Amino acid sequence: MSRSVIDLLATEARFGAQNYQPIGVVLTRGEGVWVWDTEGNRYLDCLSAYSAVSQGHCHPKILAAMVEQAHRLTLTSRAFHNDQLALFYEEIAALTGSHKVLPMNSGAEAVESAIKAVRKWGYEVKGVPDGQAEIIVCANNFHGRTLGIVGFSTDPETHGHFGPFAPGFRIIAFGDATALEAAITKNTVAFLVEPIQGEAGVIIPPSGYFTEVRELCTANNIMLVLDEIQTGLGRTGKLLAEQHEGIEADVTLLGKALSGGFYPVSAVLSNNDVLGTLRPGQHGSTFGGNPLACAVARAAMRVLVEEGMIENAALQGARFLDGLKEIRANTIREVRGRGLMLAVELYPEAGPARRYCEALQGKGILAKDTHEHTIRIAPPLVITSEEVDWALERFATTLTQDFS
Ligand code: IF1
Repeated sequence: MSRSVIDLLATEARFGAQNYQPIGVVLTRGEGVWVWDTEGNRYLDCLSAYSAVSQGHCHPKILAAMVEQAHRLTLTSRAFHNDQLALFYEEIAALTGSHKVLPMNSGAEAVESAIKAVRKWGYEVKGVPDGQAEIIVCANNFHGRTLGIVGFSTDPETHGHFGPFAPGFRIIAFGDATALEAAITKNTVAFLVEPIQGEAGVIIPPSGYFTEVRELCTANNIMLVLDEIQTGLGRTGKLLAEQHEGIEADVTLLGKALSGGFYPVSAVLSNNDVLGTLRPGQHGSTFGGNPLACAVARAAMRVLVEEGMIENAALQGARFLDGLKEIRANTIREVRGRGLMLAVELYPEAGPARRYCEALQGKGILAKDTHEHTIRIAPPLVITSEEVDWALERFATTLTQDFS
């Protein structure tokens, strides 16, 4: 007998830290782009767990790989080898054109690991004096919630009252290559940046920005670290968002959809000697590179490619973006997007975006607001044209609704 929704919510409120304010829906099942609540209502998931469920909810082939491996071997620690890690390395390196891989678990762990590795590279290869490495980051960044990462966040909600923070970070405007050039010193070891700023509201930089960034990093012997934890693995209509810019990062970070939402799996990828600076005993993780994570990630990458999800993201993303742009509503300030990473920014006088997300819920769509006035739209990459059109009808009626 399932517990009532009221009872579940009361229990969550009683025991849980209140670090989220979820929309009032209690989900119990997911399949493809659809999720169901405990009352049997069906919703089109336009968040995909922040792009971790890009392959669709409960993808049967990833599930089968997980179950098969879970029956055999789940965790050995890296004190011993296992028969999945080498295969994971080979397949993720081939897929992304990388030379070295560091397997971790959460996205934040991949970011923290990359920060450690580029600093170590700075001291031991570039010759930066010990303890003086500088990393340049962008305003309105989002790279995770660990203390090291929130220390260079510009969002008071993200860093407020969590100090003191580690030094060694310079913050510049996103999308401005002149600002990057001005921030470079002889101690700069890396530029850490999202190809498209997700949490900031799907902020796409001016065309040509990353070409200039790539040239500046190369000219100054600085590692370009692209955080593709949200933009990567097909979300923007290409395997990696960097491909829209025609550049290659020195270090690429993946997470979220690397497991299709089944398990925390992340990775630091580098196509040079950055990861070569890590020696035995200098970095690690209990679960990093475990056989279950590797088996799940291998299946998640396989279905992403074999089922044409990346190409579908480009096709359906263009359809979704065009459809959103056709909506005539005086509430809409701007529609932005690349592939199936989309956002509708509302005018402040239209009221909080959360109100529109609650109205969308009533029409069978789950979407998330960000920074008060923007609705993010990121359905699983398996969405069909019919489902995009179904969603667009509901976005149109909701965005033209007068809530005042
Ligand atoms: C929350 C945001 C999204 C990320 C990028 C690293 C990480 C994330 C570009 C860290 C994680 C998640 C975290 C989650 C909500 C969600 C989020 F709203 F917080 F900012 F997606 F935009 N780099 N993003 O987007 O990965 O450690 O979480 O595995 O913290 O509320 P993680």
